[in-house]
Amino acid sequence: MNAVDEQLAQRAPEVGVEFDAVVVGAGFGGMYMLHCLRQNGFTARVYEAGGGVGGTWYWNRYPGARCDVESMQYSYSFSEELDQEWSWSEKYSPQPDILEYANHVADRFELRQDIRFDTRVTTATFDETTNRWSVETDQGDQVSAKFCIMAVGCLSAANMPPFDGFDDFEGPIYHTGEWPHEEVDFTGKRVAVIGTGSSGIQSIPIIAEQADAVTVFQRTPNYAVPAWNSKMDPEYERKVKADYPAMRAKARARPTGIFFPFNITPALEASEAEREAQYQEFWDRGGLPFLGAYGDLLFEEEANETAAEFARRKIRAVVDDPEVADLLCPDNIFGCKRLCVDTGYYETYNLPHVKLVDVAKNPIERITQKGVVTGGTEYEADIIVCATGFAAMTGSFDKIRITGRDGLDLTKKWEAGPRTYLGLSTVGFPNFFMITGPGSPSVLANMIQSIEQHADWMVDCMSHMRETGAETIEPTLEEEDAWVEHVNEVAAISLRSTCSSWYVGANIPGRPRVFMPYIGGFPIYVNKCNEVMDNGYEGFLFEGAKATNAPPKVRNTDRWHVELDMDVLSPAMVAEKKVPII
Ligand code: N01
Repeated sequence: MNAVDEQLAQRAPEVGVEFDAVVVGAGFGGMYMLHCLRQNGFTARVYEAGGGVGGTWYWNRYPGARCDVESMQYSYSFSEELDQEWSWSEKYSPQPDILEYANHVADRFELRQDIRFDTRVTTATFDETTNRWSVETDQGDQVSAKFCIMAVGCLSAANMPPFDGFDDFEGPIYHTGEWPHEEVDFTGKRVAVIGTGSSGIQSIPIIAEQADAVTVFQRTPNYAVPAWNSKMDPEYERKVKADYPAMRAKARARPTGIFFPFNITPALEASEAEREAQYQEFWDRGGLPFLGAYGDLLFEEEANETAAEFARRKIRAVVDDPEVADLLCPDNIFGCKRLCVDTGYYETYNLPHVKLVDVAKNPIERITQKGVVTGGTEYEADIIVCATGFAAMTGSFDKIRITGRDGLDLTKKWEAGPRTYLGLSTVGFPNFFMITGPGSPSVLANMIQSIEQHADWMVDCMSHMRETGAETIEPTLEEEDAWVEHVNEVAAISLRSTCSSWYVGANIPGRPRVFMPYIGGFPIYVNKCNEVMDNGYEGFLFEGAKATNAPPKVRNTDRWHVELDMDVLSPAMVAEKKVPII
């Protein structure tokens, strides 16, 4: 029996215990939700499938894993003391540092006592006779709670492509999103990497530093902008910490909830020479903010092509072999799939032991004992790394049998794409909340800010229900339909809705094609949530003897009053709902 099993064996399953809330997941969402619940006098149990806190940053331990949002902004904002006491070592933190931060938060706020690790929730069922959720886990727990809160993350359900022969392969097979805890040593090995999204682009250069041979199987090339990562500049850190709330406020007013230089003028109004200089300046800053070089890059195809061509020229300038460079040059919309942020990715293809195999026309046929077969050729390998992404946004919900009113199954309800009101709740599932659920800004905004705003809103709503004696809350079908329509409307305005990305579920065959996150902008979304609350939870129905639609008295949400920063938008852009989201 290993240590984890021993610990589990010692933990007796909880049966018949009642909580105010069960929270699924102890990533950044579940951790802050738990903190809020406790601060507001609610009892809670958090279940976490992993052996520790951190969610995404617990699972994604692959070499090179790093955040693509600046560390000073990718952190909790709820505690000024936490802001002041924590120091990030790099501009863009590597995974171990972010996990260390998550652990620090768990210790500092004494969260662990209410979390059950190594425990996967299997079913959550709404009981209409008691108006409570019954929750079961794979460790035998059977508990009930008034509220069921999903903090399952947007990119947590790993996508393992259904290749024949995985079991035949003689060596280890790893998925980047389920990376082992012990160090994987690539020294002297031949490594096959499948997938060239962010995870592939971050890991390939590091794997290539160690391995004897690396074969990369690429189905679609991606655009990547250099991170130009560096050690944290102490002067920058000091300046931010001198007035952290001001930096947070500036960031929240931005469509992405992240502050960085942004130019709203249209690319096509500039001369070619001006554009070149502008792109170079933004390239030199690096990372996702490159998309802020012009305001219309994600709305006008012709404008986008000017950025795309600039990026292709950068690839050709780095990669020595013109045929390899051609293969690496995407021909689709720049930034349509999530833009990647790299460190030495293209340079890696100049190394003699790194080979790029195009599987666009000849898909991978099967895995054999010795390697990967495509186009009738077997590429031998000792290790296979699948950097093949996730069943995004809804995949983690599908892993749990969630049953609402009248036996309604959530996966069934979302068969044609997720339907939510504000990404917070969904009709037929009373007292069921989702942190950064589909239909909310989530992956298109600063995740941690989105998480905090959602948890604050939820706990205010729960306090209101406690105060008024409300038994249940559930959105109206009319408002849910209107929100889904709005989510689709703003998505259609952006070029982002046009390509086959995980944003639309197109990375996995058979999934419905629906743009899942809300692309209308973080401040616009936050204000809508506030308005709904101020209007007495407009669009929601309460049930219970004294239930009433009125604004809440407890208002953690007050810290989320934001104005859209008009420095990054013109009135015309707002009128046309062209809110640039990087
Ligand atoms: O996953 P992806 P990811 N045969 O879906 C390929 C976040 N993240 O883990 O494009 C061959 O982007 C697939 O090909 P195609 C970030 O939001 C952030 O890299 O579907 N190939 C693609 O190349 C990111 O966007 C960071 O044609 C197959 C790749 O696998 C998101 O997570 C770091 C295949 C999957 O790319 C997901 O990134 C890492 C098949 N059958 C991740 N199936 C940060 O920097 C799939 N592919 C914070």
